[in-house]
Amino acid sequence: MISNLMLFLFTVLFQLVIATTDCDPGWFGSKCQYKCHCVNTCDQQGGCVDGSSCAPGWFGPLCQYQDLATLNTSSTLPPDLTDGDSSTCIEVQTFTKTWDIPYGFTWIRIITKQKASLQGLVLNLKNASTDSATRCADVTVINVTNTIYDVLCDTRSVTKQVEIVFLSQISICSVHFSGGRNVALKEKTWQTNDYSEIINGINTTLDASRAVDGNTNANFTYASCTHTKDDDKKETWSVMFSNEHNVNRYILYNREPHSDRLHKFTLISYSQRGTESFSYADKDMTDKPFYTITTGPFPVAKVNITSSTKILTLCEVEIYGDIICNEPNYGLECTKTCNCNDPTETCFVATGGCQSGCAAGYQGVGCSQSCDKTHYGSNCINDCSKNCTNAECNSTSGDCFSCNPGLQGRLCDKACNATYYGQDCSKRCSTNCTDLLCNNVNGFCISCINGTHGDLCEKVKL
Ligand SMILES: [Ca+2]
Ligand SMILES: [Ca+2]
Repeated sequence: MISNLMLFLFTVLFQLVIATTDCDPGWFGSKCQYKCHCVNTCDQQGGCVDGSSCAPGWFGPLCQYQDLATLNTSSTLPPDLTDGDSSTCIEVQTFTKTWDIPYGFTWIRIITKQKASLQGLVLNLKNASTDSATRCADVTVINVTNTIYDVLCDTRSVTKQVEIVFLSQISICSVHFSGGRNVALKEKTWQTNDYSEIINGINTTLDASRAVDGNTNANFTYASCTHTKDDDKKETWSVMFSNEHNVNRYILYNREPHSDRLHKFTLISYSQRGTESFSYADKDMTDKPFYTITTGPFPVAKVNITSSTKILTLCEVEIYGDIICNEPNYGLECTKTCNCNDPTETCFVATGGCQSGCAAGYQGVGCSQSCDKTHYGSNCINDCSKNCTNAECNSTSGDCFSCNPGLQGRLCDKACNATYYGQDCSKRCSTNCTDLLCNNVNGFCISCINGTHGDLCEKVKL
């Protein structure tokens, strides 16, 4: 008996261990592949514990998007726009953001003080090579909530300056420029061969995965750098994505010392079809702690980095962009379904937001929240008819579930047919009513047949 109980308890405990994936602190996700960027810790789903906000430099869904508002900047925006505080705002009609190096620009998040219309805003992008500003021809504005707006520009070029012009003065509280999310973390990697060494008393194989472990430390003794064998030929390191991604930035973290070994490396990206989508050949012979390579966003499924020397060491490779979903899906792994009012619209991959608004019956971030019982339609902006019982209706069509007494029809906007009354017009007038006619709400007879009286002609005259 006792042994059976022990076995039962052991089985329950075992199943609990299987059911919950315990990630190392600072990581989350089904494969613990996402790094936490909350001010406090993350829960297992990546939400910030205790409602804390994203750490400085990060924003967007699960704080996974790097914010370029304060990165590599030669012009600073007004502090109220970058302080991460949605209660400090300024009145502006236009502002400009300039970077020291160009970026493959994709989207901006703008947080306003109150509900506003951002439709008609203009984005002028200054091209890195020509220095001339070009108006973004394909701007999409998505209302995430009443005060959060995502502004997308479909461009393949790199940009050193973005100017935003609103139709009129507007109170803006925060601006985030998306640098994408690091899509290389914990992805599948490969290198020509692995060098091993005893580090801190432990025989350590410096395999390819150490360049996507989330640790950029250049110190070789932290065992977070890759290292190939010294065997007289060029060496290659690769990362292979489980999905194709639109990539616009690569950051290679070098080791120290021996950082000269990365001189004149080459980087080649391939699409899912195996065609070359981007290539870069380094020509610089100065030692650098890290290399930043920016491009317009291009589809990438695999990246090769090849050394010009006999040893290839990479302490980290960060690759920024976002996933490409083949279906009308969105989310970190394309597992969430778009829910747009226009069924032909593919929602924004980062948030699920739709330019056409949410499908009837839905509202909120990612159009994933159902309407409450008294609202219906796209973004739940319509009130159910007051003629519906408790003013409750179908969230898609607005049809009442039932009607207040005396009314009938889908929207309860028609009086009962003659001789009927009550809720949903479901009751017949009394047979003692003259011509079977009664008040459509309470059923009181208009008049009584001979010999009867009372509201419902229910009493017989003696
Ligand atoms: Ca602010
Ligand atoms: Ca590393």
